[in-house]
Amino acid sequence: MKVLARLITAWLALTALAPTPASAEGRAGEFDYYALVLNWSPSYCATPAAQGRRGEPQCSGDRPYSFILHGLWPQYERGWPSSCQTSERPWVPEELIRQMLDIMPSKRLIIHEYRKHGTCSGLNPQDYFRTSRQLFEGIKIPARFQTVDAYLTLSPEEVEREFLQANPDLKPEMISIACKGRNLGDLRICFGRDLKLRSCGANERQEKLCSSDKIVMPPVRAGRSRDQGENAENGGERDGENDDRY
Ligand code: U2P
Repeated sequence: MKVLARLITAWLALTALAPTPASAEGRAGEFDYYALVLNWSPSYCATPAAQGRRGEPQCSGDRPYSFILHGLWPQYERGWPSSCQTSERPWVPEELIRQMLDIMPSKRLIIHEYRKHGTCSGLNPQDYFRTSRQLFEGIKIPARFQTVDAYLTLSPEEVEREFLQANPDLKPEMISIACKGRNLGDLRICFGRDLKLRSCGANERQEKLCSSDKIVMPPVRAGRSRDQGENAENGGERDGENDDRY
């Protein structure tokens, strides 16, 4: 009997020490639609958070990044699930990370997005990132944004219009533009669970994501140039919103 009591005490102590899954909210696979999130990488590279991570390929590697894949977010019509419980530990294999780096150039981002959003898709890491790539590659980046070598100042509507023109199936209610301080942050495009384009939900209401008339798109090389400190001062995010992004 004493042995049993000791075993129970030891088990209780171990479970208390075991890492608990990050506040699981929502159930894996239960959601209404997906938001595909494309990030204007130069805006992220202009933030103090990114500048503190100079060793990462996204902002200081050889390749200049423009729109990158931020993530694929399972959404409710209003709100979203996050860090869902999964039967398997949410582990993203090293090889899969390597394969994703061309469009998602940060290991930290890849792992973070799977843990926070991928787990709620009900998909395993391979299927989640395969789906993410498929949707990302299905969106045509407008020619105007493929080579941005000087600061561009546009309205969110102009950015949206360029995407609508480049992607004839995309309709205004399926896309939203988010600002990041004075800069363009990310672009959200909505898909049904059937992976077909659909109208976004309340989460992507344009007024909510960016109500500025004008937003700045820092040039693609800005993340590597000497003036990035100045850019961070002028247009970068100051509150470190991105700090816990990855
Ligand atoms: O907008 C700031 C951060 O909040 C998280 N977010 C926002 C909207 C939404 O529909 N879903 C969502 O998760 C994002 O956090 P991240 O995935 O970057 O950690 C977003 O960056």
